[in-house]
Amino acid sequence: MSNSPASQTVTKVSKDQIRKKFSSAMSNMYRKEVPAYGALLDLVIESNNNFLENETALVEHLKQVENIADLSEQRHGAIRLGKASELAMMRRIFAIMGMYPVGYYDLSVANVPVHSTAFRPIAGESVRNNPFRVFTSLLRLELIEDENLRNQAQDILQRRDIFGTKVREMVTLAEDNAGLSAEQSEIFVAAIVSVFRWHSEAAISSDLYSQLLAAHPLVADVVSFKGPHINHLTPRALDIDEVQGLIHTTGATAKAVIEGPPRRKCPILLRQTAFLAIKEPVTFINGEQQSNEFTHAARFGEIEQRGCALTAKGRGLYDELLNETRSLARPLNDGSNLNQYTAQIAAVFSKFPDDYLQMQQQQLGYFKYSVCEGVKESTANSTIEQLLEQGLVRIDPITYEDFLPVSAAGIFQSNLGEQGEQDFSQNPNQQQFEQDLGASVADEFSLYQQIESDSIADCLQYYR
Ligand code: OOG
Ligand code: NI
Repeated sequence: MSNSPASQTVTKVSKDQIRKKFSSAMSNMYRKEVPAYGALLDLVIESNNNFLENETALVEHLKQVENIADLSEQRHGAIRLGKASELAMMRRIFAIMGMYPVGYYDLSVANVPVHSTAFRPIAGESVRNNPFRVFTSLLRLELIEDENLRNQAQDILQRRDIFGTKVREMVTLAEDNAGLSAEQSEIFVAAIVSVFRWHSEAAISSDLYSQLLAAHPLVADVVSFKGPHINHLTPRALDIDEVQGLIHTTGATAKAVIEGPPRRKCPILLRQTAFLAIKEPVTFINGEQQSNEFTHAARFGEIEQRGCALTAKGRGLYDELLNETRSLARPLNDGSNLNQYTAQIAAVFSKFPDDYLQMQQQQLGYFKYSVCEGVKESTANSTIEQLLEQGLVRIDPITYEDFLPVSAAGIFQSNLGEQGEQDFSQNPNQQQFEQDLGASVADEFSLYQQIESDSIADCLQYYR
């Protein structure tokens, strides 16, 4: 390997490395923009370090599927886009970092006029290298009733260019050369991070801002600004309950309830909580400096705890139990029924086995199978079940890498405040979303199934 400039331009850095750089550059920017996020990150790191020292059984499982050293660097982020061409361009940008659209989420069910996907790495090895994901929503202006307002918003969005020439130049370069050199990737990452920065100058008048806010706060958040500011970043907490209880020490206000499944011995899917959005001053194009009543609240910090990915059967049971819980008690934003809700969800979820082996036997979760080192004896042609019974292979839960629509709705709602005057009814349109995206979204279940099947094939091969 030579270090001459010529060879550097031809040596490509991996997509995983570009994503890793991007994730940490985003985190650095967001720490500066929203200091409470930095404080939250410090809490998470300390709590995770304690967990890694003390929770030996769970850590043993984690070690089989994750890069333990990077756990506190793992995160997701979320952005909201205004038009189809932005979504299509974002798909090309994320592909350069090895992030591909997985899943379709219809948030109109929760009275939020967007639909979404998650851009994330897909191959097991890439996820392990760096799982950074971006929950990406596209505004659905067609759900806004007021025609005049809808047209004004559409005009503004049509005129805006959130990317600029540098981004387009770097994307074309990466696509034409099937990758980027180390030096090019630095320029690329800096240009993309800048797309997601905060703009304190709005692109519209305060008058129009007020009208958009009245229609729906999310519409105001997407349409008013020159760019799709990152609206939160989310580090991974291994003990979310502990960190939730400490959020107030950062000076921020925690969301009342943790979304998702209850606390369990064997965590499943995804649990999330957040601190409420900060109020940031905005200047409008009529030059009017914002007073307090016009500060914009959209950006917050979140934490997530990830557990075992569930099969369609397991997910069906999860959805059923969550619905049952919510028919008995709905978590209120002010926290006034927190104890009742926590007791309720724990009671209802006692029907979901809290044991990995039972989950495996009932085909509720996806597992990685691996050879138990040092034990070699086996009867030829054993099935994977026999190998497991004989203690020749072990199972470890495959981490859930995706999102949950009901939880996402809870996160949106706790940060948008008043919901505006309109009630959207459930209105999924995956076909339109994929047309706007310029690609279809991958099915999360088949991705986990593939990882599980590959691990079984490896074990069978070893004991053949
Ligand atoms: C996205 C909310 C969804 C999550 O973690 O479920 C999300 C948004 O507020 O734009 O990030
Ligand atoms: Ni989130």
